[in-house]
Amino acid sequence: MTEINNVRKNGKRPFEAGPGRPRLALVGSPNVGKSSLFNRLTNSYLIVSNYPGTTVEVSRGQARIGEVEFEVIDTPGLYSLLPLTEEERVARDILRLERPELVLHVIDAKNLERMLPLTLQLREAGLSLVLVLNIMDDAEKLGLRIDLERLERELGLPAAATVSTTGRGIDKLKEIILTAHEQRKT
Ligand SMILES: Nc1nc2c(ncn2[C@@H]2O[C@H](COP(=O)(O)OP(=O)(O)OP(=O)(O)O)[C@@H](O)[C@H]2O)c(=O)[nH]1
Ligand SMILES: [Mg+2]
Repeated sequence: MTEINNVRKNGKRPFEAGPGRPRLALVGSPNVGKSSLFNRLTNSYLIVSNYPGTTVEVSRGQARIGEVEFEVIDTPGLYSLLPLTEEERVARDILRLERPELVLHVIDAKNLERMLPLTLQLREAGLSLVLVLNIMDDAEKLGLRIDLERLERELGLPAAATVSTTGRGIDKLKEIILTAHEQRKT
């Protein structure tokens, strides 16, 4: 936890977003397609660095959605907000210390039920959330049908269905991100 202490001592956060550049963090379990989604959302400008005080690499890039330039952060895989590994601690610290304006909880649509407890934890933590049901192609191949509107209603969160390897659903996800950003400003 030294990195947190250092951060508090000099009163600075590890990275400052540019003025007027809201942060968007991608979080979720390992192997759900966060990095593929990151690549879909961001342009070619990318910074990969070790999170301060750790050997964990974090990628940051920019995404222009509508007229808004977002800073996008690809966090390491996380199973719960009670971290066991260094990777999980980094993901949790990014959420706690960098206070992203919007958190995209990326889940594997094949394993919806197993992944929703983390959605609830993130919601409990007071984060502004969008649920991204990724890997929809495989879920459909397995015959799974997901009622997105009902899920949105029951969770009280916006949700998008995506296939980050082909780009399916990304435009709709961008619309949801922009709407959430606009609503936050008003
Ligand atoms: N079929 C399918 N495969 C996907 C999709 N999105 C990602 N993948 C594949 O899933 C694997 C993991 O993708 P990553 O983007 O590395 O996942 P990640 O969440 O960043 O993984 P960690 O960084 O280890 O937590 C890769 O082989 C991707 O090609 C999708 O929508 N459909
Ligand atoms: Mg990744």
